[in-house]
Amino acid sequence: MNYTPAQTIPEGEYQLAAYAYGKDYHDVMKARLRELMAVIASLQPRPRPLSLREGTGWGCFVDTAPVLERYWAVQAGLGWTGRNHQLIIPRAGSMFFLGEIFLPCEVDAYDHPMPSRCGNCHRCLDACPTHAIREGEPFDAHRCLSYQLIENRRQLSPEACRVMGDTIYGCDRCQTVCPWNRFASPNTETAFQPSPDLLAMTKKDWQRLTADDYRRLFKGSAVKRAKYEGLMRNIERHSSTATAETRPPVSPTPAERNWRKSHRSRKGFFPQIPPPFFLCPLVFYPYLCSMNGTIIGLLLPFVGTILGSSFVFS
Ligand code: B12
Ligand code: SF4
Ligand code: SF4
Repeated sequence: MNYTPAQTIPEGEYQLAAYAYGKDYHDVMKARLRELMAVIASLQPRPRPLSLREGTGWGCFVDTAPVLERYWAVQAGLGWTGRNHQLIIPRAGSMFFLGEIFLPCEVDAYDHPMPSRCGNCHRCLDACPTHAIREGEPFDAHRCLSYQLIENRRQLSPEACRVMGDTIYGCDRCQTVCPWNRFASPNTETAFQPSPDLLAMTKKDWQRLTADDYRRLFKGSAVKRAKYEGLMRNIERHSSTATAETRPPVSPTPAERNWRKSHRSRKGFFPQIPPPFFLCPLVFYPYLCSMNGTIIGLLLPFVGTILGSSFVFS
């Protein structure tokens, strides 16, 4: 399920990873998978399964079982694992939750894995503030801000304190810089939209957040994973290092800023191709057709498209 945000928390305020803006994806997506599973079961030739409960060979999971979700998504031909270690879907990006349905039977057709389309790009490696992702090396989960700010129940690592910037829950930097996310459309799932209360939070509000406020603000949200104490630890660490000389420039990076801008008003695919290149074939096509016959005229739309794409990936 797509979780590319339609609205983002204002710049300058504390940031949460986009996946945690709305309701907990485990609940939302599992409910959808159950519906789909029931449809698939109803299409089964008799005898149909008596129930879809555990032990029948049927099951659906969203990060809720020891299943290599990215691996299976690649095997299923959905996309490839990017250098940012996220599953990237062509023309849709990486801001997708993964889930799976287990069936007790074979299906009639299977897709093929897709080769990587990262090419020579290394933006995510450059953007990662902790070097948790490095070319040719296994993912260093302990260094990752996502681990530090969500899963780590102890003190934040000194490195995380230094580079967290305004981020207080999760991290999206290796995704927001990824050119494939420029193709992403904002999600339209009501449950994934941030509440007006969350969007209105200022740094002062966060610093004064009580356990009751926290429960109200994050009812049914994935942010509950960090617990009130974890979130407040992150906020306090941020505040106490806010004046430290060692603090590097805070997020967002220019690439993140572009991404945020383009996701505030994104309507569809075409606005992503810059107008000059997009208009190129339209303006010159009739002109060149009349001057040079059809060959250049026929080639021009392709040239326009290639120029447009190279801009998108530049
Ligand atoms: C543990 C975990 C984490 C850990 C460790 C992450 C990691 N990269 O290993 C932490 C807490 C740091 C984390 C962070 C995040 N996570 Co996480 N995480 C998981 C979880 C629960 C298990 C992953 C795991 O360790 N599996 C075990 C290892 C052995 O398998 P694997 O990592 O999938 O790798 C296999 C293949 O994919 C392949 N592979 C792995 N990496 C690479 C890289 C290349 C270049 C290639 C070719 C192959 C390859 O090799 C492996 C063996 O087959 C999964 C859910 C799940 N059940 O899969 C979610 C999951 C991977 N996380 C997810 C998300 C959204 C995030 C965050 C973006 C959240 C955030 N904004 O803060 C970050 C992103 C960090 C990052 N750059 O990866 C999504 C990813 C969706 C997607 N489009 O890919 C998942 C699938 C949850 C879900 N159901 O949607 N996560
Ligand atoms: S989530 Fe942040 S810290 Fe983790 S790998 Fe991506 S950029 Fe690096
Ligand atoms: S930023 Fe570049 S290298 Fe990283 S995942 Fe995206 S396309 Fe691949």
